[in-house]
Amino acid sequence: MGVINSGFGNQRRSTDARLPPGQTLAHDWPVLSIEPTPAIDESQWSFTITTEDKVAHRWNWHELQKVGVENIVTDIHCVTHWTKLDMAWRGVSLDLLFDDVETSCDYVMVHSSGGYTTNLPLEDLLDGQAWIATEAEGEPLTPEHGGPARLLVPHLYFWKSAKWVLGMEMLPSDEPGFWEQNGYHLRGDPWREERYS
Ligand SMILES: Nc1nc2c(c(=O)[nH]1)N[C@H]1C(S)=C(S)[C@@H](COP(=O)(O)O)O[C@H]1N2
Ligand SMILES: [Mo]
Repeated sequence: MGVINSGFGNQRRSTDARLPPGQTLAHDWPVLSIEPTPAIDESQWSFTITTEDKVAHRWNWHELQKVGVENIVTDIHCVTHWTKLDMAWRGVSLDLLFDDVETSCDYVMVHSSGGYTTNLPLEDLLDGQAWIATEAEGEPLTPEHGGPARLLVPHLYFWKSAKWVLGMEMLPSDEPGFWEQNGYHLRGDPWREERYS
């Protein structure tokens, strides 16, 4: 029964249970970028959702804060096998940003400064699953982690969480973004180990 070790055992099991298949625990926070880190001033930054009718919904930094920033505690999973537990983030829910967006498209292409793209089904961005994040671990997002603002979609592999995010484009069908064109899975659910297509 292991009475003495049961507390330790339970803790180990719960940590293990939070690791998707093939993942190991990271204690630091690696930086993974394919492009050089851009210098983006908050005063120059804005986020735009563009619909199929070319209607642009745009928020500058100040307007984004007014939409409503919330605290998020979540695990993140990189396809290169590291998982980081209980990260503290702050950001604006995509639910709030999509409130006034009229679209009949089910897919989204995310665009970053510098040309990085990634695709998602709209339903993966709604219902409290995705944010435009502006802070992590109690500090404004550093430039190398995507500051001033990045997408945060923690239930999918972290390549979906585009750093230096500038906008989203509504698409009628699913089209591959940068990594998805290079062999990564179209959706990327870590619990189903959807690494490659
Ligand atoms: N613009 C941009 N966003 C990106 C990437 C990138 O190279 N460029 N890498 C992705 C990948 S593969 C991961 S794991 C995370 C890494 O975020 P981090 O560097 O803050 O850990 O960002 C994702 N978003
Ligand atoms: Mo990654």
